[in-house]
Amino acid sequence: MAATTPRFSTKDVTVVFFLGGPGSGKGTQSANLVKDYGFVHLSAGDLLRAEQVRQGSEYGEMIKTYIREGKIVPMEVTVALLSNAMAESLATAPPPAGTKARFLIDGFPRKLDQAVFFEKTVCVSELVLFLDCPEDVMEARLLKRGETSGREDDNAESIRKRFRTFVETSMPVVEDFRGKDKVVEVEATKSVDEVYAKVKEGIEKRGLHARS
Ligand code: UP5
Ligand code: MG
Repeated sequence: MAATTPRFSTKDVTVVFFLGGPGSGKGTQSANLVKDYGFVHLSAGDLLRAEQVRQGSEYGEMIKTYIREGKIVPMEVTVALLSNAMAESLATAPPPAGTKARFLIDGFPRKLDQAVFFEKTVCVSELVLFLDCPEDVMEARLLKRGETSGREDDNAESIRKRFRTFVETSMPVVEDFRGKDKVVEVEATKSVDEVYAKVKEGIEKRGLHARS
């Protein structure tokens, strides 16, 4: 059988996975990284929520149930959404000449087999940015956000399930990448600005520099 080649080469594209528990601040910090580092932000959760409500999607009900239960949607769905979003971004908003496109993949991979499958078929990652945050802090943030977010998983019961899935299924992904020395870890309990300062410090040390 022929070996699979990833759809995107690391010669053209830099992929950074952005991991951290529910409510650790991935989405919030992503906005800063987009602004300063020229990342294209792709949140797996946002892509799944958009697919869930897309007219004619065959996955709508399935995604809704998985998200409410804090379970991980079968990876074929998520990887296809991510891969297509990358292709679309490259086609419609290519990076400046002579630079590589940068993708910040937020909230993915959440399971070891997803990491392996993505790197084999889509693109090998450069780094993993990991926000470390205790559950009591994340819970308070999510319950507060739940007052206005309209997210079906921002309620006490779903939050508890999301935490369990994160510890049991997603932390092993972080540990695996840590073993490969790819993880930049940042404590995420302080203010948004203080966390961002540490994020910047961590990625700069790994050779990722700001773009104006
Ligand atoms: N906030 C942020 N930073 C703060 C700070 N430093 N100080 C004080 N407050 C701070 O932040 C959460 C809240 O905290 C906000 O109100 C913010 O203002 C405040 P946010 O930046 O939104 O945190 P984030 O880590 O992005 O939290 P999110 O809830 O999005 O994390 P999840 O990982 O749970 O959500 P996601 O959308 O990635 O996934 C949802 C579900 O989709 C999963 O549970 C799963 O069912 C499914 N999914 C898959 O199946 N597969 C995937 O690959 C991805 C998702
Ligand atoms: Mg998010």
